[in-house]
Amino acid sequence: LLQDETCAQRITAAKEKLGKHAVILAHHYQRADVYRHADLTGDSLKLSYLAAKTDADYLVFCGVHFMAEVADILSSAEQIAILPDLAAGCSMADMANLSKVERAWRELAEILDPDEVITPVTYINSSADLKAFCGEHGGIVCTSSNATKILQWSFAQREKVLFFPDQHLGRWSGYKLDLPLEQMPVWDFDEPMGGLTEEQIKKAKILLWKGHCSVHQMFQPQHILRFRNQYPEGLVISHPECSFEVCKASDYVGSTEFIINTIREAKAGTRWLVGTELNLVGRIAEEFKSQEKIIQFMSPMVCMCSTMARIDPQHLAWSLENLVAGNVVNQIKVPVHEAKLARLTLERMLAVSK
Ligand code: CIZ
Ligand code: SF4
Repeated sequence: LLQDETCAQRITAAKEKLGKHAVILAHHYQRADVYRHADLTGDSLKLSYLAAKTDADYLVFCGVHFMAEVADILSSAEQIAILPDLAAGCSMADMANLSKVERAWRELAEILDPDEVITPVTYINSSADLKAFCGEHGGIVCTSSNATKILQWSFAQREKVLFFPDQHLGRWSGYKLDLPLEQMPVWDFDEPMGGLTEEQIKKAKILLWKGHCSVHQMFQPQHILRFRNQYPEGLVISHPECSFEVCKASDYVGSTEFIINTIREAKAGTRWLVGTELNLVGRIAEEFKSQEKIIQFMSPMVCMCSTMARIDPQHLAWSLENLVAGNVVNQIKVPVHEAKLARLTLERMLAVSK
């Protein structure tokens, strides 16, 4: 505990010395002992807007790798994005890589002209080279806050969508647009032609990449059932990265921003079961206590984004103190050509989701 306090003091002291030169951004899933030092907080969409607007020299990103890449892409060439621990990746983002997506595109080209027929849509939880791929092929980026809107835009361009990396967000968003499940088959990237028949592909509206979030897959419909039996008046809210069964059994489904706002605006005294990352749920449970809202975590297991939790106070202190000493450590720099195409898709998204 003593060590924690020393670390917090080191962070505060370094921040003071850096003044306006550095800004600390933290995602909702960030652990409390890091989150408390943030200047800007939000989901990845909100943080994208904020990163594009700030004029600090250093954007110290307490999140995961793809978020720091987005900050680098949307900020100016002179600004520097820093990820305090380079091991903070996103397991979902790692489930789609450029060579597999390019292979899917080539395979699809055997039966149709993908650049005529398919809009590639990548969830923001993906590497910069995939965003660049979408830029090159008339596609777009989405977040969990704007996925249905982005799908509508995509269908206005071309008749089909290839959605990666998260099958659950893609399926739920398609379902909200009234697409039948048969028209949203899973593209299994380990199989030739995604493991699909030509007929399935021709009929498909959304080809769902076989990716998922290891944190959100832990939530189960029986957690909801148990809660409803115990608290029939209780309300259930889940993130669209949860399985389709969990989403269907929930009263509300939406992004972290949506979850926070929905509970904030709810009546005092309401009870909530929340299916998203533990740090966020713990934080809002504390925050809304004063409104007499009872907030419960959906799973009996600890569902935490363990990679984001790698950004700890020690790494934050270390990266800030290095900046004070004039050393840039752990810079995230997207190659220029890739950044240009990725920026195009991100700006397309920001314009569509306004
Ligand atoms: O978009 C984000 O920031 C993520 C990863 C989740 C959410 O719903 O905010
Ligand atoms: Fe990635 Fe899941 Fe962590 Fe979100 S919670 S950053 S999808 S691993």
